[in-house]
Amino acid sequence: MNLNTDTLDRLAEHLESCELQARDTPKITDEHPRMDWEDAYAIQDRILARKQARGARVIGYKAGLTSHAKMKQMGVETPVFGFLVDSFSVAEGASVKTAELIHPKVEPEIAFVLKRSLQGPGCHIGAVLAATDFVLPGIEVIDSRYRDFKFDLKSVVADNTSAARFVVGGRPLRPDAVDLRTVGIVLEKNGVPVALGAGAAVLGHPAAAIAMLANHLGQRGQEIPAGSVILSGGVTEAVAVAAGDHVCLRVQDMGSVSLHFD
Ligand code: OOG
Ligand code: MG
Repeated sequence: MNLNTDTLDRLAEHLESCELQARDTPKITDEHPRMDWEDAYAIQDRILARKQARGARVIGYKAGLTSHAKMKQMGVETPVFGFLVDSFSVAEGASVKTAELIHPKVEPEIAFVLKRSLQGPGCHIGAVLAATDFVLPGIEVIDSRYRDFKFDLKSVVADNTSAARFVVGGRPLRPDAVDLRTVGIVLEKNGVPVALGAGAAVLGHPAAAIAMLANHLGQRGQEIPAGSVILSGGVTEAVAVAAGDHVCLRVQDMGSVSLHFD
């Protein structure tokens, strides 16, 4: 850790205020170039603590930057992890208010729901599939608090990996009823396909992202609890959205899930 407690508190308050007031900020490493990984996750933890103090509940986790398309788009090379609280969850087909967001983008994702907890280290795809109750389509709405989505990995970790909203829906499948590597996805914006892909784009197999998350939390003495929903990361590049847009994600054999922006 290179930053002191006061600085960590101040940065958490700053980033969360930007989120709640829908305003952007330059990336925080500009001012704190010595910020390390532990500092970054400590700021993310403080943002979560602020939300929990106001009654928020953790309902799951997310992995991000798990596909080459996303890593290339953002100019980074390692996956990152964040939390999902109840207020991020949007009902299937519901509207997202763009006025509450800075510059939202949508990502097509495969979501996992666990029937048993997962704990690293040593977690692998087999353990993830054995602990998974079902998988289903998910659209993540990311909204980096950083100006023009320009960040480095430590800054984005501190900013809870740009998490803002998400929806899961469609037709849940048992993990043994689908080959998550070859499963095809189509993301449509206003009826037009804007991104296409297959599950293998996410670390070769989306369950690998869940295993990485369990191993990451394990290093910090935490587990992924049973019942958690986990977003395994955007299969393709994220797509910018604006008020009036309608977004639909179709996943092979798993139906579709959609969101409207107003
Ligand atoms: C970081 C979050 C990326 C994903 O699925 O790759 C992410 C960002 O690109 O702003 O959620
Ligand atoms: Mg994502």
